[in-house]
Amino acid sequence: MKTFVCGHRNPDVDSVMSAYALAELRRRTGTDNVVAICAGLLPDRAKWVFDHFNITPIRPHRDVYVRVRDILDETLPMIDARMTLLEALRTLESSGESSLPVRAEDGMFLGMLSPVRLLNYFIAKGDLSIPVGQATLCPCTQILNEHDCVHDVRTAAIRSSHNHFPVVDDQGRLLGTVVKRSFALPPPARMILVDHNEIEQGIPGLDEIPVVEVVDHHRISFAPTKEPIRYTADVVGSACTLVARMYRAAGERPTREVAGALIAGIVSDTLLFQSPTSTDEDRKTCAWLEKLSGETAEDVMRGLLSVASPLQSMTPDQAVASDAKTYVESGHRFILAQIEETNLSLFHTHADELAAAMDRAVAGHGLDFMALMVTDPVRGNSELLYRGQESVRRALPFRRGPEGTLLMPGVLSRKKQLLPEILAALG
Ligand SMILES: [Mn+2]
Repeated sequence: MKTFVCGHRNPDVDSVMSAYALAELRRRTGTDNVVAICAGLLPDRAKWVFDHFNITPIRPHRDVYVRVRDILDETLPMIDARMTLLEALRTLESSGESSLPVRAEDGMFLGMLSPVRLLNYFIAKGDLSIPVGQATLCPCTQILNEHDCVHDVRTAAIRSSHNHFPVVDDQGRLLGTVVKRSFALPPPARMILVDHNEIEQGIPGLDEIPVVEVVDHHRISFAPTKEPIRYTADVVGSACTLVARMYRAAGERPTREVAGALIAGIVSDTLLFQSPTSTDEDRKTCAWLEKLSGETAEDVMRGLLSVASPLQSMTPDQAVASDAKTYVESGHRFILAQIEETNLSLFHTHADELAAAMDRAVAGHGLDFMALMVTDPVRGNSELLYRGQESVRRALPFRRGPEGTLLMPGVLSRKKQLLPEILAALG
């Protein structure tokens, strides 16, 4: 069974690197088929890290919904249209199934073949030596595409009078069979969450596969689980610090590449230890990783900041969505987005367009409000752009700044400094 390791949607460097490094550790400590993935496109800064440390980047995934190809029964034979009816009957017989799909010479799906159909044919013609392709096949009521989401086709399949469903690719080529009983099987994948635990912030489809482990440094808002799970949470500046701690506890030494990736996660989340979220453990862990990777935290931070900022490289809609977290709290649904920008005057010149993009997001996602926190990691300040429910904005303790922004001197952390103010403002 496949085990995914995945950080939050709109991934940041900490999410991507902790997923990559934890997948490596789980592989070394004996979990088979572990795949680190990224919930959406890789951020440019994560690409820089992979490139800089010569690592194959983890794969972006739009979702982890269970697809029809994931429940395909690969042990079931397909009937070749060139087989004789007699050979087909023997194939059916030895498979123990009541029908099997027939594949044409060019790979296309032709129809379903069942013993009853064969018997009728034999009674009518008295001959089973002709090729299957020349016989009349059973028209199939439900042909599945390999990319169909199981949750979309399950009900119709279970209600269907058929027990076997042929699966085709986008070109109509037959790939195999899904058996009705497979719709009742447990999901074919499991999930390890890093750098988040709120399902709302996770990759779409997360609710369909069981979470077996969480490694996180955020507030806990995780649903009760059916089985015991491994849960590692602590108040540190970066999920990568926790992953590094797990390497140590397991007696495993990170490779140069893994150590470099972990440094990148730590310095980007702690803003090179300036953020109030950073702890002594983050610093000490980073010092250990520096020895293993041969690079200093300062160099890695400089490299990360050399990658064009969101405001330089993205449209306003992309910029406000690039690191956006959704929260549902006290009956309010809202997004807190954050971008890092060492040049706040660039933010001021774009404030109107960003506000318009936020208005579109508020309408599009049915939010009560949205706040965009623009953080200058070099000077250690942030400014806030707020759209939506006016009463919440009025309850926030921040002074007004230029271009309709709110000033947040010394504020660097969305989770530790902005979220509590927002929650307080909700009353
Ligand atoms: Mn993090």
